[in-house]
Amino acid sequence: ACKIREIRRAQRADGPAAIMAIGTANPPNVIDQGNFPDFYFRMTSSEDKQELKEKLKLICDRTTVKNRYAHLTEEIVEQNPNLRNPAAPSLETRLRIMIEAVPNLGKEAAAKALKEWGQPKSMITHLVFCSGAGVDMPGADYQLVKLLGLSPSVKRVMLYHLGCYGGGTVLRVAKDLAENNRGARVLVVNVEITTVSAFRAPDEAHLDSLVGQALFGDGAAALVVGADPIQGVEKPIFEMAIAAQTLLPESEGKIGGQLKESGLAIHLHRDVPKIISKNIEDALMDAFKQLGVSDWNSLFWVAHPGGPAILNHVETKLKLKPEKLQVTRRVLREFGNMSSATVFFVLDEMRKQSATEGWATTGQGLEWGVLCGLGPGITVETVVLRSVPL
Ligand code: WCA
Repeated sequence: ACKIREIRRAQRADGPAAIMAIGTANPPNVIDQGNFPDFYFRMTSSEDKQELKEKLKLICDRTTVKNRYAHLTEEIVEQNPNLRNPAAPSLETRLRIMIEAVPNLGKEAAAKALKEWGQPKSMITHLVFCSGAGVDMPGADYQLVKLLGLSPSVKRVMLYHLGCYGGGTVLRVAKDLAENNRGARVLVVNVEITTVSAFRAPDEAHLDSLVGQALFGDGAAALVVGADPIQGVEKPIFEMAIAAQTLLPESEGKIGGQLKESGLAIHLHRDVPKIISKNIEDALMDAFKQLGVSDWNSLFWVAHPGGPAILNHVETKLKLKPEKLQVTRRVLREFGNMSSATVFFVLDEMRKQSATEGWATTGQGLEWGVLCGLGPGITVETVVLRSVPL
């Protein structure tokens, strides 16, 4: 009994898990939000549905999104017309496209993170891969090991179809791996190609699908996470103190997605912003009680920008100063909602902005911050971050 405790103690890291590098990538094809209604109604051969097109114009305008990136192109739809026909099966076509695209976009983001980290890739011990796209066996995690030339002994965790809260989930898993395995270096990769999985023709009966068409963009993010950084060699960007997950009360069925023969059908209930803002403070209090923090303006904020209505409701409810969600809103404007990858674009922008504006820490000069993921369930992931001095 004594021996096993010794082994256990020796396995554990001394310090907290830290994010040591961040890389992001997007497909080259840019969607200009102003042109999107024309593009989308032409692509789906729905020009006769003028009323729906007016509705999409209004929704596009309200999203506050300016640019998004898409793997899906006009050529792909031309070559695969079943993608625009809701009566035709298209799942196999979508899977074929995504099974190739997901690991490749993940590789681009991971290469940037590995370059910033600066250590040999043979030091990567674990891989946590999260994607809503491209189910395959062996999965995108396996493909990425091959593409990057990682060690065959890398221990992989593959998380499929979590949706928009997955940025928080991968951090929670990476934190536990890093803190419980001395010397572990975890490569975390999130890839979302929602334009291919969820592209479908407009339908009066499913206006929430139109909200999804207007809001979602494609992107990938990668991180290197580890504890006890090698002094003078590895540079932590953010440390992780606490990671929590919770299901919101009375939220069942309000956000979801079904993978059908006609592709991914995303459901977003109109009450989503209200339900989130009603319950967000309880989730925060739960995560921050150990630190005794209850002034939400004393934190730096890395929130998943589900949509502007969610941000507005949360801002009002928590009485946040407008600058608190400014980085989150900028990422929404420039990239759209990239599901689980989005929070890492916000995190990357947060440390870059903090450096260029001369703040004292990676978190806008503040010590403590919160990373908030939310999505299907409704599930909320809350990660308490500690910035580092710049
Ligand atoms: C609506 C709706 C609605 C407004 N339904 N019509 C899930 C599954 C997966 O597989 C992968 C991922 C996910 C989910 C990931 C997530 O990020 S979760 C969070 C998702 N985001 C939202 O739920 C969107 C939150 N909503 C908003 O940000 C805004 O409501 C919106 C940008 C959509 C509209 O802006 P607004 O509320 O300021 O403007 P309006 O004028 O109130 O709404 C414009 C029109 O859109 C209205 O139409 P109408 O005819 O009543 O004037 C709204 O009713 C309609 N609309 N939300 C169906 N959920």
